[in-house]
Amino acid sequence: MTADLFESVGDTRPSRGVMADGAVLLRGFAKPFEGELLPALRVIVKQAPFRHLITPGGHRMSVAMTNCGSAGWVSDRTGYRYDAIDPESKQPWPAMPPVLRMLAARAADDAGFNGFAPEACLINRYVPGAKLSLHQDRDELDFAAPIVSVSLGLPAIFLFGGAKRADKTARYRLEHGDVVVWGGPSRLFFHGVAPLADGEHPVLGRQRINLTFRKVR
Ligand code: MD3
Ligand code: FE
Repeated sequence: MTADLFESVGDTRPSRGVMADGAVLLRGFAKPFEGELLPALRVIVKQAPFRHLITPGGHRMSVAMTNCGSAGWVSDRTGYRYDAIDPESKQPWPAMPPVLRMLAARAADDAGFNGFAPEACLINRYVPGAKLSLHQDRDELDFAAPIVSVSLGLPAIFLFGGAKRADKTARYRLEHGDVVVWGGPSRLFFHGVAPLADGEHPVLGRQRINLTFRKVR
């Protein structure tokens, strides 16, 4: 089994690993970008603050979300979709800063997906207790493009299943700076995030921020 390779084991953490067919874990890949990344995120969040979206079923999500890029993921009573306009401000989402675009493209490239050009970056904010139920990401038109995820702040337990909802889930601890490229078959695997454990991150405090870069059209 490979799962134990990815558990937090102090300084023996591998810098790279394959979590499933097409899913490549790049431990700490975002760390060198941190100094530019965090200020860029602060600017985005001022323009498009985090908000708790409502699911089509009428539930308020515990994860707060915002976006940058030429499209953003939104949910309301009518369904899920990508929209060029922030429904709160009625303005376009903030542009994707070059540092974010570059981080995503370099990670994808490292995992063998050359020329990754995401239109959307969904920004998720977890406070202790917030979770994301098991789901698939199917609102994009192009499943050949990978999704690149960047974890920042408090560590999370990521739940990773298979192509079917009932498939067994493995647990991976994703920490500050970890990047995962989800391509190939893994692109459509079920996944979620366990309720965030309380803690204090030296840079981000009592929260976890996750970025997902997506090609949506
Ligand atoms: C595997 N976000 O935004 S990131 C999401 O930590 C989402 O906020 C989680 O699931 C988070 O949709 C997980 C890791 C991730 C993101 C997208 C995937 C894993 C994925 C898409 C397909 C397969
Ligand atoms: Fe997802």
